[in-house]
Amino acid sequence: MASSPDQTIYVLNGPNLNLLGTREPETYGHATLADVEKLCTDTAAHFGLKADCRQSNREGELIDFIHEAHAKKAAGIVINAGAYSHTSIALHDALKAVKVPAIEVHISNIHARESFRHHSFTARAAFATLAGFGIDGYRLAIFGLAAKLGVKAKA
Ligand code: CA2
Repeated sequence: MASSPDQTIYVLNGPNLNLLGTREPETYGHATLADVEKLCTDTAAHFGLKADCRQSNREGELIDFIHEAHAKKAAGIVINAGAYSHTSIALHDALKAVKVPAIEVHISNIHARESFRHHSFTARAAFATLAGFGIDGYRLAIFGLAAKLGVKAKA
C-alpha cells in the first residue's frame, strides 16, 4: 500500500506512563513520555506517516481513543496499555471491534517480571507484541506496523 500524507497512526499509552523518566529508571529507563512521543513522531515521519500520540490514566478514555482511531480511519495503532493490558477485557474488545491493525508494546520484558504481568488481554487483539526493548520498542513497533501496512520508508 502506498503511503498517503494523511495516513495517521495512533500511539496510545495507558496508566502511569505519564510518569516515565521520573521514577523506577531501573525498570523503565530515563526517557520521558515526551521523548517517547518524539521518537514515535520522527519514526512515523520516516514512513510518511503522522503519529497522533495520546496518554490516559483512564480505561474508558483509552477505549474512546481506539474508537476514534477507527472513526478517523487511522492506518494503525501502537498501544502500551500499561497495567490495563493485564486486566482489561474492555480494551481487548475495543481493539477487536475496530479492526484497526494494532501492535502492543511494553517497555519492560513483562515475561521476566511478576507472574501477574505475564498475561496480556490486549495482546490477543494485536497482530504482534514487543516487550523488553525499552522505549526503542515503540520505534520497532512502527517499523513493524509499516511493514504490515506495506508502507515503505520515504527516500
Ligand atoms: O513495561 C511496560 O511498558 C508496562 O506496560 C508498564 C506498566 C506495567 O504495569 C506493565 O506491566 C508493563 C506500568 C507503567 C508505569 O510506568 C511508570 C513509569 C515510571 C515510573 C512509574 C511508573
